[in-house]
Amino acid sequence: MEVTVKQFVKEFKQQFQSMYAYSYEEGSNEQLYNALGLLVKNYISSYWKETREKYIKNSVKQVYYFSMEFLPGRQLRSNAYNLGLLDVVKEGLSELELSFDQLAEAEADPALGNGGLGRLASCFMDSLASLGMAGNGNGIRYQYGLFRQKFVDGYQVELPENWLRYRNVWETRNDKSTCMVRFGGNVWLEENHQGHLVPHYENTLNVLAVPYDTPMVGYRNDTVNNLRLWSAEIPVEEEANYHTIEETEPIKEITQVLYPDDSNYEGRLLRLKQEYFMVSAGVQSIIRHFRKYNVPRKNIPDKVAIHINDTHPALVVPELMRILIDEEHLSWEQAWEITFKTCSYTNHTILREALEKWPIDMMKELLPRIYMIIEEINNRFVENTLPLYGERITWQTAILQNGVVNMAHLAVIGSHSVNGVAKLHTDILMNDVLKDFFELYPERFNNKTNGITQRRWVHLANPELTKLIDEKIGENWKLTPSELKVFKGFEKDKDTLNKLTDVKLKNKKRLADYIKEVKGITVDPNALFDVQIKRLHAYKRQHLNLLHILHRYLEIKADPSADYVPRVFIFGAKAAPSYHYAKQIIKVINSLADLVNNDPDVGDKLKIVFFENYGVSLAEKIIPAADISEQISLASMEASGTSNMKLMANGALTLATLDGANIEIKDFVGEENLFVFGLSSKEVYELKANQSYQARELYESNPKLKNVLDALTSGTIPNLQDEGYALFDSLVNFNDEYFVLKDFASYVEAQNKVDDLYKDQNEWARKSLLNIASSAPFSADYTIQRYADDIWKVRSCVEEDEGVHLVDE
Ligand code: 6GP
Repeated sequence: MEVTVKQFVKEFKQQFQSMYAYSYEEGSNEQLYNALGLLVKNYISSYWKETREKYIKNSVKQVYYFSMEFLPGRQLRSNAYNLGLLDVVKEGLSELELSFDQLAEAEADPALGNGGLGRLASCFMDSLASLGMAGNGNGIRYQYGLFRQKFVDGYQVELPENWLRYRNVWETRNDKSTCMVRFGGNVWLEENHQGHLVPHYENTLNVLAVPYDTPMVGYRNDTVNNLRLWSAEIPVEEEANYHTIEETEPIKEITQVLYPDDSNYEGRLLRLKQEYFMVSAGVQSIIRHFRKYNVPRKNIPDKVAIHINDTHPALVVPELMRILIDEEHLSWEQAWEITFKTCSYTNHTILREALEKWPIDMMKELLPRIYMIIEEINNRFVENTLPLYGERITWQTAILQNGVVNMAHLAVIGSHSVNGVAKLHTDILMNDVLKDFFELYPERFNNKTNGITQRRWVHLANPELTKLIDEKIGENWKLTPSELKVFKGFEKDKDTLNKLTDVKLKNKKRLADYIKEVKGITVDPNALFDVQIKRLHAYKRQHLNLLHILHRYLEIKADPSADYVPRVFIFGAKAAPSYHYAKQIIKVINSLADLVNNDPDVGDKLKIVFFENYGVSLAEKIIPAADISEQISLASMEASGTSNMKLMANGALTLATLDGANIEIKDFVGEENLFVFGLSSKEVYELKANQSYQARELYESNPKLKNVLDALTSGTIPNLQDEGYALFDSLVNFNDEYFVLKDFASYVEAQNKVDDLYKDQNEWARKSLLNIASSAPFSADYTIQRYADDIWKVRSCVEEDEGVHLVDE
């Protein structure tokens, strides 16, 4: 968009003054940021309106991405950038002697998600808009995001994340589009005078769902899509029925906090309420919007695609059925045909404890009408399946099983497409986790390997690298990511390699300063920066990383002249508040950090930095400075991973097990350009099947490993209570569920190879360059193009010469 610096400066001053009634010179960073954000939002608003009108005018098919989590990160920089205004804004502010970077830091980072699934949803929003596709997000406006993590004496402490404290300039409360969502009460069906069975409700809890809309700005293509987040309120006409604050709690709590877990769903009536609230409001508003299109209801699947992001929104299936039958008066068969063709489902994890199951009694009481519909879906499924496939498969795949509603089964049965998020993961779904369904419906299964948006994770997070790439291959890669492969041509070019090393060093210096500022630890920017950033979970094996660091520490202590390349081990990870073992791992890493960072024998050879409160904004600081990307989950367990893609795109070399998307990373960049170690997924399956694994034998037979494990309990690591014992027990006495000890030797060997390569800076830079140049296939633009072609059947609505265009991969 065209705005001159002069015009911007004038409008910014006016904006500030109209909001605060004094001059911008007196403003705090928060105030200045608010004014700037609102001004940018003003610039966005006309495109937002036009995009919406264009979709309606042309009856464009719309995608609705239903997700309980979104992790958009800060939006000021990215919105200004996608609009093409970032340079003007920066220049204008500097004329006013204000620093854009400083103001941008004043924005709250909305932590409305736990990890990978939520961040993926936001990368997808960015790509949908950037490809000019009609894609909407649908989620919850949690008043408190994922907890703010602090370390107290090395222990994780959780504080509330009040991200809305200073207002949220990006959202627009949309009172015109509210919906009513009903819970509980009694429901019965009665025939009306036209012979339709219609439900009657009494004593329900009625909740008003209020949408807050946030613009999702496409990259230089005038497209602005919508992210709609719902907030729960008391219906105005019922306010008089509420006499005390306590009485209002059951409503307010629905959108108060994000459920702080990505693997474990226990004790959870409120969570089920949240899920239905978001689903019901979302589906109601879709159907309302669909009416604007003036096409028959049977054509809903031609105009609407609803995507179920993991099982959390799987109630979309019975809710859409409810609306079509109870409110639109379609027959069951017509409604089912529409529902099934409209919905599609992605699975994001194979962790058994994350496969949602709700007690039937709970579902019946909270959502009586929805439960009736689920029961009917199940009955019809059983009736159809039993004669064709027999008892075993039918009962294994039923939705209602042993007193619970199996949400994955509901999602698969109600969707025309089921996908995993990396090749290996999809294979595991087909051959193991959803094997019986694969027999019933092979045509529904497909793979969609995850992706990331280069705009946020490279162009904006790493401007120096972006500049270098532009300088060497031109700017086409920004609109056509596949062009990045041209950068490979520079792998032997001294000048490029030197500059690449310089860029990395600058990024590391910046991170080193930040480490000093927030952690008080001095690290050498020339040391190797080794990064593991992701949720803390035993399957992701931060404790394998820990054991290796401890091993190094003991070797250095035994021989202070040992030839180790100086390394900074960087962690960022939150543990679910109820996940005791994960919290113990955090404590042990923090205590080890205290030991190592203050030991004069160690000096710069080893430093450990565990950042507090890992999230999108911190990731943007860490990733450009990484040399090594730790992707060390037990093979078969990590569905895809996405930090692996972000780190690769920023030139880090991956140290990986053959798990999730690591396998595809290896295939694209070539095995010689990353470090692979550990069991393969096939070997893991075999070991589990023949139950031959004896962790204790490894402990007893490998003296180095024994040494390391004993150090967990010997008092070597200061200031531990029982955490060292807990780790030791899980690994040695409880047979090491995630095969940490089994992979230890090959991990250490791989880590030694990392050191060796780092000594040859030129060769390191060459491999780093090849990683960057091979990262384009992991652009979320391609991932979204594949969802659009294969699952949603939607196309770009912008001209071919506008915005991102995907020629090939
Ligand atoms: C995560 C997976 O663990 C990760 O491997 C994947 O990259 C990411 O989803 C995006 O697909 N899963 C979750 O965050 C989750 O909550 C229910 O799964």
